Amino acid sequence: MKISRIDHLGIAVKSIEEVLPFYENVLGLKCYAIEEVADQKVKTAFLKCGEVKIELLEPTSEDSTVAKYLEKGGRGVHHMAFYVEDGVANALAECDEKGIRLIDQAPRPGAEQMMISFLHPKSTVGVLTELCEKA
Ligand code: CMX
Repeated sequence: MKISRIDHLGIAVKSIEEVLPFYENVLGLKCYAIEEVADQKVKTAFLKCGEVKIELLEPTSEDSTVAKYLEKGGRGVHHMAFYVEDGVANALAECDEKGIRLIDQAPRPGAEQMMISFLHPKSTVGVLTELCEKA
């Protein structure tokens, strides 16, 4: 697969509203989009930091994977997303062939008109890994 960059870092938060002042007023970053991703049961807020984006993730339902993560004491960086130039489906096939545990068998819609897929942290050295491409 051809990865060109880190697209974004996902940060799990209980409330976007509560943490935005830190990112905007202290770090001086600007939130340019807030979007709900129904499929993933999260509300997202995006800030740009150079080429890389920060995605704040707030669960919209108790059975959201992010709610579960926070409930278990997880904080801060939740996942890292890589932009795949030659297609997420292609990258998934390659990961599968190399014995990596796939969470998604096929790309699904994410925020910012991206197609996304996750690889399980148990086979990615502990970091929940997202692969993404523009839809
Ligand atoms: N990063 C690293 N490890 C994680 C993790 C994370 N974000 N979330 C869970 N884990 C670990 C757990 O600590 C656990 O480890 P141990 O067995 O050593 O305790 C292991 O993974 C399995 O955890 P689990 O609680 O049994 O599994 P969950 O039901 O919590 O599911 C996961 C974990 C990764 C499969 C699930 O969160 C998932 O499917 N994630 C992909 C989708 C997603 O995260 N969507 C939200 C973002 C959407 C967006 O960006 O738009």
